[in-house]
Amino acid sequence: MKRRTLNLSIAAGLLAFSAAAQAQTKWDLPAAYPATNFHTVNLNQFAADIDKASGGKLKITVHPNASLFKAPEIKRAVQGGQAQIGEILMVNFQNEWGVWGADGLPFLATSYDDAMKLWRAQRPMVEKKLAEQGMMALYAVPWPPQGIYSKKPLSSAADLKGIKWRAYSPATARIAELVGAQPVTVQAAEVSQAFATGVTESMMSSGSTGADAKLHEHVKFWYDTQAWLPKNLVIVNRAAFNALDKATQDAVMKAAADAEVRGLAESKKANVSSLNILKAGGMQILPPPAQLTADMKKVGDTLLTEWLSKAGPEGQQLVDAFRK
Ligand code: PCA
Repeated sequence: MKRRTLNLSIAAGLLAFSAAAQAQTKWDLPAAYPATNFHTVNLNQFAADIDKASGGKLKITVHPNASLFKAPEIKRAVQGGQAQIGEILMVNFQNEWGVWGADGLPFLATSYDDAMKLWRAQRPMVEKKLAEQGMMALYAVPWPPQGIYSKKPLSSAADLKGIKWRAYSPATARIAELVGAQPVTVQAAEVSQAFATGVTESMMSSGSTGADAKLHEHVKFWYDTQAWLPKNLVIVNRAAFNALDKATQDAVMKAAADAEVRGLAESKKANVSSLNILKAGGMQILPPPAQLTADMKKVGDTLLTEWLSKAGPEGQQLVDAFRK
């Protein structure tokens, strides 16, 4: 009798244990930027919010700095279910589909307000595209405005001829070609090393990535061209999302909406703080000389024309919706 009771209680305990194990879902979230970057800090808060709101049912582990997948591989990993959720840089995927690259077009959307306006125009298209690919969009956060880092002072685009230029996307590589620089594609996680070893000597990016990479140790000038604000987007595998119960799905969507608002505010703060870090490290933060601005605007016009011809009616529709 005694023995039977014991066996039953063990069985009951095992049942309760396996129910708890089943009720807890674990997701991996590959991200491409350093743990201290504001995007990554925001991702960790997003994960903590979901943990709390779901009563510990959904645990998301953020893997920063391209430690799980390299930046250009994250989208495919989420699509294939190797990761349930991930953070991508939309402009990395411009060759697959033009709309991904709209926020990397120089001088189309140049302020935070415009970046979010462009996102509102992009979002329905992006949602449709991701749905076709078995994924969903959760939230997007812009990087701070993009300027030009250079080892030597610049007065016009001609000063960029022949220099080794770090690109992070098809558009930043194309800019290099148009100004006669030598593009080398290097993802953010390797920027510090690329400049330290002389593989690259200039690039367009935000103060945030420059500060992450301590670029003031290698580069003395940053020209504040405010050319565009590319966005990171958090995407989720549709089947993984569908497998959650309704309350947990709601917790994810609510945390995503909060993360989008919080991320925008943090990006604005990072814009100021990162430029201060670079300045304190001895970098000159300068307005672009008039000729450099004029030259880069021309480059921007070329990129927009080329992009429109590739992106087709969908691209035009997006630009029209943004400019309305
Ligand atoms: N930092 C990222 C993308 C845009 C930015 O500001 C990078 O340089 O890779």
